[in-house]
Amino acid sequence: MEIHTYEKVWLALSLVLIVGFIATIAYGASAGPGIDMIDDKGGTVDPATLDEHPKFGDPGIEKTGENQYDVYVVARQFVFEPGTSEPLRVPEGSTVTFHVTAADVIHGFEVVGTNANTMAIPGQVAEFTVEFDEAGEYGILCNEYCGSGHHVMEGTILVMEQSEFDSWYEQQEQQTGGEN
Ligand SMILES: [Cu+2]
Repeated sequence: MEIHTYEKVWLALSLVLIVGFIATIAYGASAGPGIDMIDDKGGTVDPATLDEHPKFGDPGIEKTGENQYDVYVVARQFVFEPGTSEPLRVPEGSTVTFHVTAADVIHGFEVVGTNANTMAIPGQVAEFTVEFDEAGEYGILCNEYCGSGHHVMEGTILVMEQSEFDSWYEQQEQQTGGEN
């Protein structure tokens, strides 16, 4: 049987394509690009009693160590708490672990212009860690269609200078009796 040269070239090219597609999937599914399934480490939570949850009942930032913070965020139609009505404040030079969940439907939580991006799913807690090197302002967007107000669902992350953040944090602690 004779195979024409062009035929061979096309066969070879389609093989390369198939191997390429499989390679991108394998790379995406490995830990390489830092993509995780949401429940891998964050755990679960009952969305019906979120308001009584020790962390998500009063979501916000919590100091856990030297330059280390935990941030709890609740996404609900059509706000981020915190983030929308008040900016989500973090200090410059800090390492922040986000815990993000949703109260009603599936939302997205994307820090615009960065690779910090997760789905927020009712009942699931998405956990990821971000380092904030420079003071500045970042946008937060919902990137999963969540209803009629989806296009206005946004928030702000304010990366503050340490001293500024410290005085805000202290004031915050006093107001909430140290539970935040
Ligand atoms: Cu949305």
